[in-house]
Amino acid sequence: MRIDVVTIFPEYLAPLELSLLGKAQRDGILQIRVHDLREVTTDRHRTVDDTPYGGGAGMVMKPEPWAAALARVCADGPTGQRPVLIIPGPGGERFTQQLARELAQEPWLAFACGRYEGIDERVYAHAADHLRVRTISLGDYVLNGGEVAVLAMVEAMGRLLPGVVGNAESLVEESHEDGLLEYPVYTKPASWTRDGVTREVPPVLLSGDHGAIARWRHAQRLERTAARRPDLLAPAAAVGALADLDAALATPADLPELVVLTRACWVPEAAASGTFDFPPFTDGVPELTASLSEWTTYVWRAAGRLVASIRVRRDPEDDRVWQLGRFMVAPDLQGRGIGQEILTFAESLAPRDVSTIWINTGRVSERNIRIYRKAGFRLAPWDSQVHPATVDLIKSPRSRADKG
Ligand code: 6GU
Repeated sequence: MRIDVVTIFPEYLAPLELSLLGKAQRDGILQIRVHDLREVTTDRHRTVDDTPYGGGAGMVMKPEPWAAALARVCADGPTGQRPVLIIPGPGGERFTQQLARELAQEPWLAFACGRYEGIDERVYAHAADHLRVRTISLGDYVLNGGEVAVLAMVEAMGRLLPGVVGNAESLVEESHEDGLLEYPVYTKPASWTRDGVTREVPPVLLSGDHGAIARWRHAQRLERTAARRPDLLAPAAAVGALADLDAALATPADLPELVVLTRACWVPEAAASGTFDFPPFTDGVPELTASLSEWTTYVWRAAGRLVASIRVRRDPEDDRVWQLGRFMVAPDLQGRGIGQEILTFAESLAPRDVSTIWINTGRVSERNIRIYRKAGFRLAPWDSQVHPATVDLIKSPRSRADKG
């Protein structure tokens, strides 16, 4: 595999000469070339940056040196071949073991290390005219430039190249290769004392029973993953409460998913009432789009998936009434208390001058009525104006005297 790195700090990449990657280079498995971006500048000061149009902090990397440097890198390769260009940055797609495996298949990668506030956006468009371009981030934090990210990415990919890591098994057994964290490891002595405390190696590891050791190690991996990285297990298992979800005001981009979730959540109502002819089933994206200006709609996501929603507004006919509507939690996440938290949240949005909180549900929707009763609602002593097959439930706003 060939790797080109363009940077204004070539010295930053020196560690690539060390250890396994250094050996891989000497063995001819990996060819890494590091280029100084300033070499392609033509002015006396070797300028690579300038102030941002539109104002703002810091400096932006100029387009021309980048275009020249990338052209030079490409011209220096086998005829007809082009590298995949990777631009590291906190705004990119997430670098994962899966992406490392994918990129390790490429014969040629080029990295463009940005510094300062970033690279002129036109460089991305220009590069995409000639190359496959990926913008890749290590995670949700900010580094000063792409160099450290290149070290991390090249190491993660380089060790996947055949012949770089001696023992092929040690690749397979690794954390993240199969989606679980690694089991704990121990070496001699079996009994170790320090600061007056003696710590033993788990006896199963000394038992010589390979089946028992494999089972213990697998159980340790599951336990660790659940404790430290529950997001790696089934996403639904990671959702315990509303605090695990990301709340947001609904936007038009949410509406196709909201249509799907609404249908799924209203199936029990349809089954109980014997009809699909009511708005949660008949509303499509156009109706929900219109509703965005009549209601304030919230959505909650877990691992990117839209899993809950509610909408709220003042009753247009009676502004002392706070209406809650289209209250839903994805069927597989019901029964975890998420709904009660959403109701509390929606009530807390009621303006101070509101005298009644109102919600409506199917007359035969026993589960919903039970949930609303638990949240302090009672059946209203009137026939619902929404539809004869529905009931209104009401409650007084929570006392705010104690809310400071
Ligand atoms: Cl790839 N670059 C920079 N500058 N900051 C980062 C990053 C990359 N990944 C996380 N933070």
